[in-house]
Amino acid sequence: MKGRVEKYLLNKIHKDGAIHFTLLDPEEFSPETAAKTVREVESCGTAAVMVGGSTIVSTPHLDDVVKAVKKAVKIPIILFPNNVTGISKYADAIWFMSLLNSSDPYFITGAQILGAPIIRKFGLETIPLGYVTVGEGGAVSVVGRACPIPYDKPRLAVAHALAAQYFGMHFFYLEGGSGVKQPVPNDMIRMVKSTVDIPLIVGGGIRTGEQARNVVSAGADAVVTGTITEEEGNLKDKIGVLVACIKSGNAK
Ligand code: 1GP
Repeated sequence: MKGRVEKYLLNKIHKDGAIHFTLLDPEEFSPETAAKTVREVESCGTAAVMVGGSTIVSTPHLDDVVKAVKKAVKIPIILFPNNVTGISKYADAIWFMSLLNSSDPYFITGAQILGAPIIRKFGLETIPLGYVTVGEGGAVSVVGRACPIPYDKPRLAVAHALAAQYFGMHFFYLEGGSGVKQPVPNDMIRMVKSTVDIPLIVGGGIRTGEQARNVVSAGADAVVTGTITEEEGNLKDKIGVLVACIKSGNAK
């Protein structure tokens, strides 16, 4: 069954061809700076705000940030948890995600089993997501005990994406890792997109409009950026350009 937020995302992908997510790492923001940031990115056309990070430990701070961003914008707030501490009752939805290339069952089903009753209690919409780290892999691969899929082994990425689809997951995410030097290569995106039917999310190391356009032209349905939102510079310019390039890169 699809919830309100998931239907909104699918409609927007259908309408715009591809969409942009802004990822906020609560460790990097106060509730006030988070609210100001999401107001700016909403005005640039980002489709939704994802809230989560690889190392967050304080759920009260997460709650404060989610509350502040929820109040500041109309677009959905979707949790992107690294653990059960990443669940907040103030969000609209949660990626119910499994790190499929982890070698530790905790990150594949363990945290999810612990988190499920909390999610139920909070009444959060769940969006099932197959999640895989690739390339450099970033901090998430270290924390999640994952062996990232090498960029020159796209068939392995395809196998993980197919498994996600056959498990019934609704989205698949190719994660290059936050702040990495090289985004997920086009070949890997193209091969995954041409094999699976579920929407494909790509993120990690995307900093420029051109990179975002390439990722979308290769087949990504959604592009996630986080680091560029934390850096100096005019956010409206940066995210505005990204969103425009994502729309123009749509090859579907
Ligand atoms: C990390 O893919 C996201 O989960 C975003 O990466 O911080 O490099 O934009 P960046």
